[in-house]
Amino acid sequence: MHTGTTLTQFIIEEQRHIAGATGDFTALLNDLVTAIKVISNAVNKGALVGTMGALESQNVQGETQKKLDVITNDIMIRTNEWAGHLAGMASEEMDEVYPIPSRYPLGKYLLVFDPLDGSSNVDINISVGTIFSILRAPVPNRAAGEKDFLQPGTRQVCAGYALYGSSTMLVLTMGHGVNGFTLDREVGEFILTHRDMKIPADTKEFAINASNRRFWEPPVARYVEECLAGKEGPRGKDFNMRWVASMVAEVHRILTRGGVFMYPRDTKDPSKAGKLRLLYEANPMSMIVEQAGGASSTGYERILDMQPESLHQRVPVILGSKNEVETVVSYHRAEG
Ligand code: P6P
Repeated sequence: MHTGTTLTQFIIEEQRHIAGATGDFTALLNDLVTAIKVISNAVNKGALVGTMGALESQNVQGETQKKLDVITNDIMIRTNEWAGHLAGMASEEMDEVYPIPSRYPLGKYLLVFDPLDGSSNVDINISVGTIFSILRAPVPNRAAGEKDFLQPGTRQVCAGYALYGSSTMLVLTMGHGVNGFTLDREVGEFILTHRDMKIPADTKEFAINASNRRFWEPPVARYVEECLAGKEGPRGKDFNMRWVASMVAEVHRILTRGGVFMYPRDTKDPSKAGKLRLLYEANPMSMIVEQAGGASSTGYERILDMQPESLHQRVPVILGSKNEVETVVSYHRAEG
């Protein structure tokens, strides 16, 4: 029985379009996919293997770490550190850049990731995911420092996420559109199931954590109020609202049926520019969304154009259906 296009076949065929491709990138992706399969297995077993619950520790974000945050971070490190494709790794769960151990060769790429995004949902069995971004090391085969990771999102070679939901999916872009793959556990392969994903330019669905309403900037408050006003309001149509508290699930819904996702700057903690992190949440998701015909902005500038200033820098995020994001951005501009 034909299994459809496997991810391995898809990546190799994609590689043929890249002049001078050596197979390094394909091998790196292959290791990354292995880590995602192992994480999917760990997440899927849940309480059966005692991985639920929180640790005493906090990560660099000051967030309580779940057991699975640490377990999945270790899986990403152990599966990707040995093959000689990377000059370093960075993760939401590690304060500093992870240096490739001296017993392994160095490579020409950088891998930065959130190993288990939305992990606060693990104990209540709501979808979580892994978000990753691949950059070129400025100096190949030399140990990378923090500065090497501080590249604008437009320099990403590849961006993707795994979604551990009712099925495990991998959504990937290498700059030539967005494709989705579903894990066939019996075969152990990701199979191409969502070719050339596109986000509708218009939508009637928005996602925001409405409990932060009193902290929002005026343009965001204006946009949401107009959505809530529905047919009788200035938008002349009713809107639906969603909030899963798992960015991967929100972005996947938007890729599948459109929508706009907002985690704006708010005054809850004025010292923070937003909640989401630029390098391993906003940038990879912005590349995916733009490659699928959507848009992604802070409200004031295109996220992919931003010059990162630190490894765990936070940014406001407004992404999704192009026309809707442009409406929110226009309200920020009107504010002056
Ligand atoms: P809140 C998960 O912790 C996360 O980083 C994103 O995946 C998600 O969109 C957001 O934070 C949820 O934040 O404040 O609603 O818990």
